[in-house]
Amino acid sequence: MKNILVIGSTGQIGSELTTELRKRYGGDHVVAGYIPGAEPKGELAEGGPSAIADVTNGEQLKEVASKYHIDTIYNLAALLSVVAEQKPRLAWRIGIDGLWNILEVARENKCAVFTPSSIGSFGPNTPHVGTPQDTIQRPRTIYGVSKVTTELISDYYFHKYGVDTRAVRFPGLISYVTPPGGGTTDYAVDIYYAAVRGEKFVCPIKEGTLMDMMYMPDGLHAAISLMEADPSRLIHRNAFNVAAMSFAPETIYAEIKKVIPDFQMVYDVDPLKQSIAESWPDSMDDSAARSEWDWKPQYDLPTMTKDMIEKLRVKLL
Ligand code: VAH
Repeated sequence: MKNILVIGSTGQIGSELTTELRKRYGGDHVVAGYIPGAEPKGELAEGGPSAIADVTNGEQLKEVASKYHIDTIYNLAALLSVVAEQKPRLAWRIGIDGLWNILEVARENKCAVFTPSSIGSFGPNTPHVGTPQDTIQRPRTIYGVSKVTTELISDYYFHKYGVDTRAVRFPGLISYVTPPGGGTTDYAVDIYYAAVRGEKFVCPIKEGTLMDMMYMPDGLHAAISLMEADPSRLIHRNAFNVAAMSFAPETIYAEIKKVIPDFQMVYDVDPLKQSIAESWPDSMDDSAARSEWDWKPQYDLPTMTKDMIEKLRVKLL
């Protein structure tokens, strides 16, 4: 049975991933890693062990890995795109110096490592439609630069030391559980909260701006399925394009109005978020993930919208 450490277990992805991993492997086999000030609460604290695991402290990570006999690390520690632009040095320290500490622990303890990349790893001169698995990656955000670097360092540790590193390039992830923290795609979460609360939504992304998006259950499924995949089938490792849907603000607005007819949206474009969004793909080609480890999303925009609204009505009202 696996012994898993989730670093960043109280974040937008980490909180749900930890719960899902505990369902699959048993609560005692999944350690919720966190940093002081972001302690696990409720089900996350009660569902299994937790430990302080600060990616910038390599010695601390080594102690946690040996104490819990960790053989798999899911590294969800990162600043999201907008916050990273405001704190570029911290983004690098967490994203790259932190990953180096994790990979050293993995090399010494023979751990597998999952570190998500993102659509943010592509740049303005990457083909935007049907973005290929293997293509030019010259992002102009520190978020994107750090994501490309995590892909390259993770591949380096696989080829040089045989560390079992794997990753996906996530689209914007949409969830009703843990609110997002400073991303360009956050509008696609915030719009559902506004609709369910009966508020007018002020959209920071311009009409017609397409981005890849994915419902969180599919994101969790992608991460876990890749880590369970037969390594002999993997041609790629860091990182696989995974896609589910691509939409612009007016499309998600129209889908929500089918369920909440009086919902209203206006635009007030945020220049930083808009410039980042325009540098990212409209839609990725995820055929490599589909052929190498049978990736297939379960949710599209209509089914995600129905579920998001149902769940937020319970959570908020
Ligand atoms: C962001 N939600 O907007 C994150 C994610 C692909 C987008 O990386 O920064």
